[in-house]
Amino acid sequence: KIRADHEKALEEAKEKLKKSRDEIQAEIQTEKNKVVQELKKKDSKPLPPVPLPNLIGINSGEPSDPDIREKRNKIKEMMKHAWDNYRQYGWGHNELKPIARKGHSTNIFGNSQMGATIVDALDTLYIMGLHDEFREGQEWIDKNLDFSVNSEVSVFEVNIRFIGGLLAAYYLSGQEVFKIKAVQLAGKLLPAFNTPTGIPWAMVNLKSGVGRNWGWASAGSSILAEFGTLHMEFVHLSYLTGDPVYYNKVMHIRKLLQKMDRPNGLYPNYLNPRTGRWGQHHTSVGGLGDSFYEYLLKAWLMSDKMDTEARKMYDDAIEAIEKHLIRKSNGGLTFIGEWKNGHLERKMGHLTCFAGGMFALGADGSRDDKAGHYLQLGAEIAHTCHESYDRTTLKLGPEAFKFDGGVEAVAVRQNEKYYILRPEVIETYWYMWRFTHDPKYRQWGWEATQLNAIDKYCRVSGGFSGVKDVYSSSPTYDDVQQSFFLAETLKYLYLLFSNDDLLPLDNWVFNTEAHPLPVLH
Ligand code: DMJ
Repeated sequence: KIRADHEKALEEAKEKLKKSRDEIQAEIQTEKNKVVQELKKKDSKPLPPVPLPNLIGINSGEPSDPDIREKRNKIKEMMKHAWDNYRQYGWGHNELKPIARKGHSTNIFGNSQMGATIVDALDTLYIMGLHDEFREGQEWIDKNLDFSVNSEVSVFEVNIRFIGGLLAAYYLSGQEVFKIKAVQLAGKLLPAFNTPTGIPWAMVNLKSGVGRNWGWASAGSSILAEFGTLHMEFVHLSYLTGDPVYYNKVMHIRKLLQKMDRPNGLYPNYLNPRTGRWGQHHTSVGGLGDSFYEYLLKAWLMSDKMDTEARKMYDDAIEAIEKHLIRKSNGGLTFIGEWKNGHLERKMGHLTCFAGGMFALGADGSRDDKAGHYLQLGAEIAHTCHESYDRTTLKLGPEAFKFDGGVEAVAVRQNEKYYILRPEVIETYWYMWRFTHDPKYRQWGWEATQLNAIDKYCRVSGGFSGVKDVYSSSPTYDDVQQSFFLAETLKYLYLLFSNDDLLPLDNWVFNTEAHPLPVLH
C-alpha cells in the first residue's frame, strides 16, 4: 500500500511538471474554491421538500382509428421482441448481441455490467402497458444495480441513459427505488466535476472518483454535447432531494460558457477543463454538439418557460447556426453542415436530424415571433432526412450524408453507410406530427418501421441488429441491439401512432435519450 501510494504520488508529480504555470495556478485556485464551497455548504440549509409535479397523460393515447391502432400494436410487439430476447440472452449485461445471442457492452459503460438496456427501456415498457416486463426490470434494479464498481464510465451516457431513465421511471410509476438509485448514481458522478474550471471530465471511475478525458478529443478537451447535456437531470435531482449541489454544478457550467467569446457566435465542440479555453474550432449540430443546444431549449421548457436565460442562449446559438451552418443544396434540400477551422463541411449526420424536431419544439416563444419560420425549418430538415432514407436500398438512413459535387443526401464513404437503429429521424417525425398533424409524418414513420425497413432488415430471431450498409440489398449485421433502440426509437414510433394526450408536451419534456421528465411548474 505504501509503495502504491508513493508510486501514485510520483506519477502525480510527473503529471504536474508537464503542466504550464497558468494551469498549476488554475488548479490551486480551484482547490481553494472547493474548500470555500465546502465551508459554505456546512452553513447552508438544504432546500425545503417540494411536492411532486402534476403527472398528466401517462396511461392514455389509444387511437380510435383501427389502422393506427394496429400499427401501434405492431410497434409494441417489436418492443416485446427486443425485450424478450434481451431478457433471455443478455439479462444484466448492458446490451444484447442478437445474433451471437449473448451480452454486449461498449467503452461508454466501462467494464461494468449495469443492465443499461433494462434502465433505458423501463419508461417505454411503462407507457406501452408492458407492466409484467416493467416489474421484472424493477426487481433486477432493486436487487442488482450497484454503482460501487471499479469501472470508468462516460459521465454523459450514464447521465442521459441511467439517471434520465431512473428519474422517468420514478415519475411514471412512483416507485421510490428508482429515485434512490438515481441519487446514489449521481453522487458517483460528482467527482467528475473536480477540475480546475468545474467543466467535468468525460469519464469517471465510479469507485475511485478519478476522472479523465477521451484520448481522441482535441487537446485534452471535454466535449460540448457531453458537459452541456446534464442540465435537465441535475435540476430534477436537486428538485427531488432538496440538495442544491446538482443544480449548482450545471449552473456553473452555464455561467462559464456565457462568459466566453464565441467565434462567429458559434460554440466550438471542444473545451479544455484545465485551462477553460476552447480546443479545435469545430462546431456541429450533430455528434459532439447536438444535445447541448437541445438542453438549452429544454431547460427553458422544463422550467415552465421561466428560465429565460436558457432561452436567450438557445436563440443566440441557433441564429448563429442558421447564419453559418444551414444551407440549401443545389437540388433544394435544406441541410445543416459542420464548421471546421474556418470552412463549412457540406455533410450532415444522422444525429443532426434530431434538429428538425428541436426547431419545431422551439418555434413557439422564438425571438421576433418567428414561430412560422422555425416550424418551416423543422419541416425542411425532416424532409431532407426522409430523403436520406428514401435514397437508400433498405430505406434506412446512413450515418452521414453529403451535399457536394452532385451528391445529394447520400453517403459517400463506406464507413458512413451503416444504420445502428438510431432514433433521430423518427424523433423529428414525431415532433413534426405533434405540431402539424400532417399525415405524411405517420406515413414516413411507417415506411421506416415496417413497410420497408427496421422490421424487415434489422429484425433477427434473437432481437434487432444494426446493418453495415444501407445501400446493399444483402446487408450484413453489426450484431448489436443498442439500448437506445428500446429507449428512443421504439418509444418515438409508439408515440407517433398514439393520440397526443399520451405524454403531452405542455407537461413533459423528453431528455436526449427520450426519457420524459415533468415540467416543474
Ligand atoms: C442517444 O444516446 C441520444 O439521443 C444522444 O443524445 C445521441 N444519440 C444517441 C442515439 O443515436
